[in-house]
Amino acid sequence: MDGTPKTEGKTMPTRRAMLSGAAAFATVPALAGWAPLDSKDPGQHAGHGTMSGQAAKTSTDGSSAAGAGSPRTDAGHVANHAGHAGFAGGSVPPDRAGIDPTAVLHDFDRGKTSTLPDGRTLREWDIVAVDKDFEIAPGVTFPGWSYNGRIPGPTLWAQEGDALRIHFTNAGAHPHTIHFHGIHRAEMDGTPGIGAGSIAPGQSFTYEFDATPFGTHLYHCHQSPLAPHIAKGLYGGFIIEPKEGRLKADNEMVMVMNGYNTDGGDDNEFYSVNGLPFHFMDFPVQVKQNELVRIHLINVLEYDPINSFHVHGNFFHYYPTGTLLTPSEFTDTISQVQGQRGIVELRFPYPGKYMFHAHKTEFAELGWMGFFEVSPS
Ligand SMILES: [Cu+2]
Repeated sequence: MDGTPKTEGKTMPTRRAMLSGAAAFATVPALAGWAPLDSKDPGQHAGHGTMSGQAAKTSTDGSSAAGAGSPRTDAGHVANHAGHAGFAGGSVPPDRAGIDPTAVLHDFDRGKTSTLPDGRTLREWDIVAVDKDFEIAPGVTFPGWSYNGRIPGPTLWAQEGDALRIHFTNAGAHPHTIHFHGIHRAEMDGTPGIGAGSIAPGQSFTYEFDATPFGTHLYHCHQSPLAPHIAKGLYGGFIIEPKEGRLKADNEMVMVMNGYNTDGGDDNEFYSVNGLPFHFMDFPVQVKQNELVRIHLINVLEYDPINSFHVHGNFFHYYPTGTLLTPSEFTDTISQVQGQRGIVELRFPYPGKYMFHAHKTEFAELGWMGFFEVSPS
């Protein structure tokens, strides 16, 4: 899947063509194994169109692939279902995908800790860049570049003022770096040509700096060409808690908004939060009524200029970058550009299922949507 798939005599269709109706049928064969509409039973694709999240599960394992190359003329009909057209099989089971967005939610990696002579806490992590395939949608293998074999990479957690050491080894086939957002010396910036710069395949380097300022940050590869080096999967959350702490959340989680460019073009064919399109439609985020939910929300989306987060049936407090202890906004929708992040805090007053998704409909229809499932307290 690396590079542009070939479809005899056809121009490689774009994501936008996929979403716009009849053109979807030129698209599908190009993504090997990616099942389009089942021409025999288009009704079953209403699932994500109506946002029930259920109907999509009714067809599995490419059983609808027979229709992939069939010419269709019923463009209007197709357009009604185009959004979720590719997901005849719903989301990929996490063990098959190699990505488990639910596990990522609460997986804060505090590193290996020890105490320095000056009494400060030293946190150390080992991070290895590895090339690894992930099945991000039924039958769609994405040749990822990853930190520690996961997309997104581990969420690193530190306390403000800690000394940090990140032992980086590049076991991939391309040069990579780790560029951390935060305040540090130039030679620790993970930028090619400065300090250790690019870390060649087989080489290692230790990034060393202090945890400041507090907030919700991120790290990512900074090798050129930058967009693919990020979008192939080399990114993760980097959370620095304030020394004085925050109000204790009952349910604290990380959501990394990303996308996948599977055809080598200039846009994404899939979108997700925590790495797997539609995952949280099939596995809703579990929360309890009235508990304080804190979401570290991070946007690493490449190829599209902006991403957004919207929640149904509720409003939230938003702390941009998490660098202040008072929220700047009380809203139900926020937008983030590349590298932007912040803290979302909310309580659900009523039990039930509530959608969350990119308010950009196109992104939602291509995977960036899910549910909170609120159980009575
Ligand atoms: Cu890289």
